[in-house]
Amino acid sequence: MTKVRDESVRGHAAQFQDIDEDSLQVSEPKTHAAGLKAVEVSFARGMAQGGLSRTVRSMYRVNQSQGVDCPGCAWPEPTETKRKPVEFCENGAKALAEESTTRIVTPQWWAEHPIAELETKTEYWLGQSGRITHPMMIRAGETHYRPISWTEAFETIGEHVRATTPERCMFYTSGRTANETAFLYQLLARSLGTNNLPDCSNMCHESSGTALNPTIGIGKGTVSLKDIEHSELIFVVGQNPGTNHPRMLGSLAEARKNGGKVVSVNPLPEAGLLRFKDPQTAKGMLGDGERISDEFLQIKVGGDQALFQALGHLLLRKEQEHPGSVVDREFVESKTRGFAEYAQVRATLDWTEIERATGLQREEIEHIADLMAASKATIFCWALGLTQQPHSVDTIKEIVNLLLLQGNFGKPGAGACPVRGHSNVQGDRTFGIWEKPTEPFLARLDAEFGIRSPRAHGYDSTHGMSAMDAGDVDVFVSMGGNLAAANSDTAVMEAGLKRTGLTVHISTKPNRSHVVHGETSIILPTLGRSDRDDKHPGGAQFLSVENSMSVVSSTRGRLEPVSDHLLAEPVIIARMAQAIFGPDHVVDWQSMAEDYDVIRDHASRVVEGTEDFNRRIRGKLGFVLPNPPRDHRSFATADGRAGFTVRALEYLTPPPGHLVLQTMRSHDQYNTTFYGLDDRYRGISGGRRVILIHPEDLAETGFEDRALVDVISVFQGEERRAQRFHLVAYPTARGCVAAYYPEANALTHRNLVARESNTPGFKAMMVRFQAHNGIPAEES
Ligand SMILES: Nc1nc2c(c(=O)[nH]1)N[C@H]1C(S)=C(S)[C@@H](COP(=O)(O)OP(=O)(O)OC[C@H]3O[C@@H](n4cnc5c(=O)[nH]c(N)nc54)[C@H](O)[C@@H]3O)O[C@H]1N2
Ligand SMILES: Nc1nc2c(c(=O)[nH]1)N[C@H]1C(S)=C(S)[C@@H](COP(=O)(O)OP(=O)(O)OC[C@H]3O[C@@H](n4cnc5c(=O)[nH]c(N)nc54)[C@H](O)[C@@H]3O)O[C@H]1N2
Ligand SMILES: [Mo]
Repeated sequence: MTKVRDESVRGHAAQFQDIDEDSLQVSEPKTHAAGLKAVEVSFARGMAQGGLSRTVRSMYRVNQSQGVDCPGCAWPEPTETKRKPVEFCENGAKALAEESTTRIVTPQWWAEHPIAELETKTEYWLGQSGRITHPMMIRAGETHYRPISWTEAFETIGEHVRATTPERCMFYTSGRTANETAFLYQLLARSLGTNNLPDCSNMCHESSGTALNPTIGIGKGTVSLKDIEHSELIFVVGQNPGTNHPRMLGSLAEARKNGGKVVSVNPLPEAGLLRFKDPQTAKGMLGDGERISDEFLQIKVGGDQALFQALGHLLLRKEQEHPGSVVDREFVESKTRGFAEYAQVRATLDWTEIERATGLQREEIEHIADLMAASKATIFCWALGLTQQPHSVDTIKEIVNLLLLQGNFGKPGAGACPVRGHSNVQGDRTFGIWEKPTEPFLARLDAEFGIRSPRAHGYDSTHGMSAMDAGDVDVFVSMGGNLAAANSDTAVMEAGLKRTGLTVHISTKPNRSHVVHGETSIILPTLGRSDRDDKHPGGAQFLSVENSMSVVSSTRGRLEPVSDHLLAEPVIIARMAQAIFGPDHVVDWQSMAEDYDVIRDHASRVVEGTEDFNRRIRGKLGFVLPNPPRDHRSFATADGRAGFTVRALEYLTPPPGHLVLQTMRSHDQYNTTFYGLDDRYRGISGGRRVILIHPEDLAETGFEDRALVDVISVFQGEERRAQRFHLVAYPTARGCVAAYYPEANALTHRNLVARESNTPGFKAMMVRFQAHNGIPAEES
């Protein structure tokens, strides 16, 4: 018998009931992104969250030098001369409106809502309740969170940490965390004696870093914004920039204006990949807008590796026919290893299998190979469509092969561009948030502070979840984020949180992770990016972030905090450390909490490339971190060469009667935070529990459009079930269905991960459907 793990930990299935069932509306998907509607929506949301003046004030400073870095995404800001007075984007504005809301969650709010009730509330309802104003605590047996003083909160944390061993403590980070905060946080974990530092990157772009580090010697992208704007050919693979990186559309439009071509690869015809109406220009708002993609390849989910192998094969064939016309021989010989084997393996290709894996026609792929052969400067951009499948790391290594063939590193308009998610997820890693730190980093950290960091690797987010589920974690601290909803295997994750002795959440707003809490749970309310941080002896402080292109810049909030009881994140960490280590600790936490320059001074001696941090961060645009492939075509691998790699073809093959499920974001959410229920570009509104399915696949299932079904996923003989989804006919690739994250996370088995990177297989689930039995989840 197969083991079934139902999502209905108490309350979970009921969670989404109130927002769906009857209100779902479906209309034709849009064929362009942004435009006037985008401006309208963002101002309406700003008004709803607390009046126009706060929104406008924060928006006006967004992404300006000396302003606040947008908490929306990690796409870089244009250079000073090109910045518009308002670096506008609808979803950036929504992110700011959410944070600068004047709705508040006070002790009275918690008194009115027992945990038993909060467990049945939607993530949407929780988030829309507002900003948390006071530190709160709940202990086993209690029914409500109750207010506590900061001192009591820190003392309780100190007691719990001292009562256990370091390897039973875990420190999670979400990627909004600033550089200085991240540096302090990892210092706390390592001073204690653990590398248990999972972060959201584990669930996000970990596969990219894992593929890039050994092949090109750096786990980051190698292009600048200028490269994008002057590239001849840009691939946008597995990415929905119209929603998730809207300002990227401006850069792509600019590239096309300069004569570049854009090729999009996606199972969904995302509006932002088709046309764009620039809301920053009057011209852009009218008319049909600009075309974004010159070519659109509607690939099957998980088929990208096959596409890249075929492109490599075709480029090599062209080179054979016209030697010297395609392959950059000099680059390949002087800078790389493994070419001969690659060329030999790629010399043959099984086209039947390529077509089966990709769902594309041979001619389509040949046409793209022609474009590549003609391009002297090619960039590959990608995001989560490539990182969340079992074979993700290998797929990304095939991108590296293609870039290496034509010498597309360290020259203008060329390179690798993994487009990061959270606005500072890249900086967090640079500043030490990693469960697998390098020895040089630890050695410098130890020398700087006189501590002895542990060398054993710690938990990532997946291993951390299993450790919690097994009862191996006593203290879980969460710097932002919402692991209960964001991680895979919801039932296991939630059970793990409940089994943990103490859970601590440093948060701005209530979320699911506060509700499915440990035996004791503490919520520490903190300042957001846009809030003023001025309660320091030396006056107002600022922080810094690193964008997707390795530019470090400052961020400074200006808004009046919604409560006098909020503390800044660095202050919270320092006080937590003082409570854990006592007053005589070797690290001077107090001076770092008082003056963030002191943190930066320390970091400048530990984090490579941040020398003279305090001076350089005060420059108008910050500074750029060293990037050997981009800066001087050099590769910091073991032998100093970039590596071609080979492998047998892999793609996703669902068992009979199953389809491949990918999960994605709607246009109206930020990860587990929902702004609203309007996925405008895809034409889905009023509900989120939907499965987008190709009309012919729908016909084969025997269900009608809009049928209410339960979804069953299978993995290694185990099943997961999630209830009450509407099937919606949609122009997705054949055999590939799509649902929203986080509703579908209950279906992702925790062992379904990308090899090597351990990133959950959020875009690789095998599912089938059953008529919903009509019995409410709690009773079934
Ligand atoms: N407004 C807003 N902005 C955000 C976020 C947000 O939630 N809201 N989240 C932020 C974060 S943390 C991140 S990581 C990024 C995420 O940015 P994206 O990676 O754009 O996020 P997803 O919504 O997961 O979209 C994945 C895209 O990949 C496609 N796809 C799925 N499977 C495959 C495949 O096998 N092959 C190919 N070629 N394509 C595939 C999907 O159809 C979809 O278009 O955005 C960041 N920015
Ligand atoms: N099925 C599926 N699952 C996924 C994904 C997917 O594509 N599909 N994507 C994965 C990805 S890419 C990511 S990055 C993760 C995201 O995982 P997380 O980063 O853990 O989740 P978020 O929803 O971004 O976190 C939102 C919470 O952060 C808190 N917060 C917001 N701003 C601040 C702040 O300034 N300071 C502090 N301290 N707290 C703040 C708020 O309380 C809010 O509720 O989810 C992953 N999960
Ligand atoms: Mo992410």
